[in-house]
Amino acid sequence: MTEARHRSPRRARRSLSLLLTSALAAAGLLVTASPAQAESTLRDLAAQNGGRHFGTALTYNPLNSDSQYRDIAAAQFSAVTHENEMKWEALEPQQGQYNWSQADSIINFAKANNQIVRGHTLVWHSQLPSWLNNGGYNGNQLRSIMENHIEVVAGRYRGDLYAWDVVNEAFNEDGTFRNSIWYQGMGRDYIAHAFRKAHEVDPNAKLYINDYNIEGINAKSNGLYNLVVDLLNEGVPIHGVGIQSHLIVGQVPSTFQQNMQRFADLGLDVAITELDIRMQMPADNNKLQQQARDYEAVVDACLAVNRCIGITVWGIDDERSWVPYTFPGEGAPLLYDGQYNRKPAWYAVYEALGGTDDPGEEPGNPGEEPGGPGEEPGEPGTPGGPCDVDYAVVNDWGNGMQGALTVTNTGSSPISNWTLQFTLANVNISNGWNGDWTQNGSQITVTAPAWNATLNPGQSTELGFVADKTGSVSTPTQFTLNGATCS
Ligand code: 9MR
Repeated sequence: MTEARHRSPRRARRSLSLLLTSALAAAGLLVTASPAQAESTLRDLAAQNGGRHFGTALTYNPLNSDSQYRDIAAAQFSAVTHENEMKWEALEPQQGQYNWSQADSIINFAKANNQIVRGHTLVWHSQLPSWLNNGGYNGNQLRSIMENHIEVVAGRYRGDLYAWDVVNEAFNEDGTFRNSIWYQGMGRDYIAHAFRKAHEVDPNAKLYINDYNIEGINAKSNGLYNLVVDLLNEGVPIHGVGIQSHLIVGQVPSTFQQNMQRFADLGLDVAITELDIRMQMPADNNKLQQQARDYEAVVDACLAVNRCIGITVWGIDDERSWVPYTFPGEGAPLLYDGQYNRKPAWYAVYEALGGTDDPGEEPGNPGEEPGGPGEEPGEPGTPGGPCDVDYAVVNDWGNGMQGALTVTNTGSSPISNWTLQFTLANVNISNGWNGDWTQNGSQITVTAPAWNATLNPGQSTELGFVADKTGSVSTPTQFTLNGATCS
């Protein structure tokens, strides 16, 4: 029978301990803690792994307008990167006129929540103000503009940041230098100038070079590696390599760990700075499970490298990610869906970091079940119904079929930890998605996956299955949701 949740060996062990816990509790032998007390957070777990951080990119909005976003940001993450607010065009849209308020606001949030901050970014070809892009400056002028920028910005935030992405995205895919205005003006020396200046201004910050598509060993990461070796030989103050990690589901490079290790072996820190793992939309269960395994692989790779000091994901939830805007048709790259439900990838990260208790849903999210962990089948949910179920045969090939169900909460309160039951004779379900499917003769039960545990009023969820069949299969006449009959 199909398991819709990501269930790694680690997860299977966790379920066993949960079963034992439940049995002890049922026998009155255990005083159970509330889920809020029992649950570890991603930030706590990362810290327990050699003091690593688990961070996120934050944006001013929704940080200042959405309390759920803010709560998750504070609870789960120990490091923060400004998604856009520290970029040059944001800080100095007109020459000499600085806007600090949004950048400051995120730093203040981080301080209030005991989070470290990564400065992103000082010298980049992108998101430059137009006065700079179109200024027609020569090499000497560009050097003085760049050094002045570092002096002003890194000077202002001296002591507030643990690290700076001093130079961002300096390479082409083939390992040659990107022909940015900086390279055009100063050649490859702009990199050394930027690091020396940043070190002079903020001597305690760790100074990083940061890039994408350098996760595995390839032409681009080789180019970066050669540069870093040269910079170290020249005595340039460079302390780390930021590996952005904008990845695609099913394509985590097999040499990720080995690649981080070779930079670590140079005496540098490495950090995974912008992790997300996108997929072709629409998302389905297979893709979400693969994504969970991919996140797990990235966490495992970092934990295997002593100098991999932390992981930052590039945003909290799928709806606010940059991905769909940049890659039309792709999306769902993060750990939470657009309603702040934890996805299979979230649980995979949790377990890869060593989480052993059952975390359930995000505290405060409507998906949270007040009485206990929110994800295991058979636990009490909120009362069922009113509900509506649409059933359709998507495909019928004689000895097999594919069915689809749309389950809608037609009531006015959320239905948590839903369990759908119906009768379907003459079938043997081989695969089901978007729920945990079990079959007992003709009785079919689908329980909610943790990432989709709650149906809010008016909300629907799409379920699907594939079955072998014998003879004709009639349309089910009755569906129940948490025991209540649906229309
Ligand atoms: O996530 C950022 C997005 O909101 C901006 O529109 C975009 C503009 O270039 O930058 C995104 O962040 C990038 C980061 O600063 C550097 N690495 C790649 C990130 C994704 O594009």
